[in-house]
Amino acid sequence: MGINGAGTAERDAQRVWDALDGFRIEVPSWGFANTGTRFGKFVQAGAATTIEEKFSDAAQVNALTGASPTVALHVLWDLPGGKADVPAIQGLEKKYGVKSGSINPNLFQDAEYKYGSIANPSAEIRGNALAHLLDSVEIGRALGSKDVSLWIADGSNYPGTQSIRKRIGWMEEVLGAMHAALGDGQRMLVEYKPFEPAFYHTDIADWGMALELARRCGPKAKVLVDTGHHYQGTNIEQIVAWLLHVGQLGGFHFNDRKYADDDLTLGSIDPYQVFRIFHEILSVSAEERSGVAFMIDQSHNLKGKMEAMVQTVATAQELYAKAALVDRVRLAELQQACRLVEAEECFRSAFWQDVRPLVQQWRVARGLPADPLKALTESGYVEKISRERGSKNASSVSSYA
Ligand code: AFD
Ligand code: MN
Ligand code: MN
Repeated sequence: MGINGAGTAERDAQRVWDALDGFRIEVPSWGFANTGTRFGKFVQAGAATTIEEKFSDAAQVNALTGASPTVALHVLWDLPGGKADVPAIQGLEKKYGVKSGSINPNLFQDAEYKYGSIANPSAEIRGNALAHLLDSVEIGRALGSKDVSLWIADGSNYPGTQSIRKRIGWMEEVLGAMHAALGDGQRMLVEYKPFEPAFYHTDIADWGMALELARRCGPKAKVLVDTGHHYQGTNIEQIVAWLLHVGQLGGFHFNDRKYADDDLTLGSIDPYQVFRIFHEILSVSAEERSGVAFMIDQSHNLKGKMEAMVQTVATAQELYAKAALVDRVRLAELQQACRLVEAEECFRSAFWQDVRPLVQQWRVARGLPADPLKALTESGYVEKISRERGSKNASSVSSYA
């Protein structure tokens, strides 16, 4: 029996099942690989070091959760030289049963990008950055991927060292050229981030800048909201509501954070915020929702890569199920009448409801393990990949490399 009253148990189950049947969240290839912080890197015996291992890990997460049929690829990290061996990748897709997802250009590691990529004062370097973006568009087209998801790390560290306005113009020029190269069905998702690695100004620092750049590019450009890319206290669900309202929400990079862009597992710090974001998403039509890409962007220095990814997907499913329980018709009536406490209770009672039994029933009915994390442990997969990959991964040492 749902706590909303008699006879709602069946309605709750239907809402949760319908929501989960339509819930997909993309896993990032880099979430399975060794990463660290600027203070050191602790490699993991089971971490993936090849694109095939990343496809294998992504396939395991999908087999355990039923929600992650695509894996985001990072150009350069997964596709050396910025070129893709398309037949080889298609072979991996077939072998492992997961598809290439969003294509993520890398405009932040090459030495030439020290003073920026698409916002670099050098026209030559901006040209090189554009060439990489066009390569990424072509890779996406060849693999049948919908989105090229670009994060621009450009910025400056001290006031007066760069012209913020000139850099805006340079970005418009490059991103406009990229937009013109997009094929049918392709999109470019413009991600924003307030700081890091730049510490005085970041050229695409907030949703307003990303929105305006996307708008000036054209209809195939949308905004990507990375939940870790906001200052403390930002009302992210309000940004999501605005982007939905103006039809510019391309998708998410989901993770959690306590202080900055910490890339923690989703819901580990503030699950209620994720619920509130999902409520905004579930408040629009299924057709509008279909244009919003759910993607994970996390990397873990300490937690096991596979465990962390399964945790995030399972948590996302549970929080989405909670948001699906909100009686939005009733809520609208209470909001309209400004019956504040009843509206709040109608809203948050869904969050407080324990959906795990319903989610487990859905999983079993769909031929999935009731508890994906437990199933991962019992599968021996982590032990297997640790044995197979251990020699390739150095022992767990902190290095300043
Ligand atoms: C880092 C950046 C950004 C980007 C991701 C993948 O902060 O979130 O989307 O790397 O390139 O997390
Ligand atoms: Mn991101
Ligand atoms: Mn980030």
